[in-house]
Amino acid sequence: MPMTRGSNLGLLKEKLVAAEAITVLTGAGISADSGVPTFRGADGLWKNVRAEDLATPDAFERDPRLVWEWYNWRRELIATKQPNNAHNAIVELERRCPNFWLMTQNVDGLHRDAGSQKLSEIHGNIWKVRCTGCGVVENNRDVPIAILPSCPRCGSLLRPHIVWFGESLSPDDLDDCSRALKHCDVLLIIGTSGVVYPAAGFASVAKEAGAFVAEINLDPTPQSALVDLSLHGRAKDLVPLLLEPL
Ligand code: BJW
Ligand code: ZN
Repeated sequence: MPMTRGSNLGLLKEKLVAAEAITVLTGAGISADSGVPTFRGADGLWKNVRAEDLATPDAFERDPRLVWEWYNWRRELIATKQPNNAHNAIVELERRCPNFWLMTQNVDGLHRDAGSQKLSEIHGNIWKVRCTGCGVVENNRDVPIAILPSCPRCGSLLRPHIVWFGESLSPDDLDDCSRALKHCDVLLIIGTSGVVYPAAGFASVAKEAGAFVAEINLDPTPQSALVDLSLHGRAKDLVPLLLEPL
């Protein structure tokens, strides 16, 4: 049964201190505190645009210019943002715990900017492009990127290196996540609405493997009934508290 704040913070701290293996799953809520819009909710990106018009392979095939214009807008916005205290606290958790893995659904790259190293960016990265012809993936931090961008090797159209709806996640990332979920003592879920699969199923995988599962979110989520503990508040306020002495 999920509980609310107060002594729960202390309980989660105890679990983290005792844990030999910690896995963290993050979503857009952690970057909301850096000023990056979330997807769902009142101010979310999907409020004014339909996901299937922009974040699907069909949308890109239909109108690559429209999709690239949307990504250019987001690149411009994200380029001005910095990691916040929650991103930084996760770097410190990684430093303290020998067996640590971060799985982020975020494509903004802020975890890497903060210094996280043991991580899977399971939905890709907005600062990478992939050739639709030869498949080569490259870093690209152009803001704005030239529309329509083409591959310097084969001339084919480049696309964002992002996992859209209906596309599979990388098998390597899925393997890393599966290992991290099955072998962690604590799974900490931060700032995700928990509705997009496969990440929406990660809490139950860890729970079935015997982990203590906690979530930090502004609001209850579909995962709240499943987790051992819920803390409600802003990630940038709550995550750093987890590092304070017991
Ligand atoms: C705060 C806060 C603060 C705010 N502090 N908290 C049925 C079952 C299983 C699968 C499917 C199914 N039907 C369809 C599918 C497949 C589909 C899916 O899951 N759809 C669901 C919507 C139902 N999944 C896929 O297609 C995935 N691929 C896949 O499954 O392959 C196999 C397969 C294919 C086809 C059919 C079946 C299987 C790929 C998913 C790729 C998702 N990509 C996106 C968009 C990328 C575009 C881009 O970014 O450029 O990734 S979707 C979008 O949602 C983005 C995010 O990473 C993802 C998750 O969102 P997130 O992070 O949770 O954000 P929000 O906005 O939803 O929530 C923010 C939360 O933060 C809220 O809870 C706030 O309260 C909180 N918050 N401020 C703390 N300060
Ligand atoms: Zn190419």
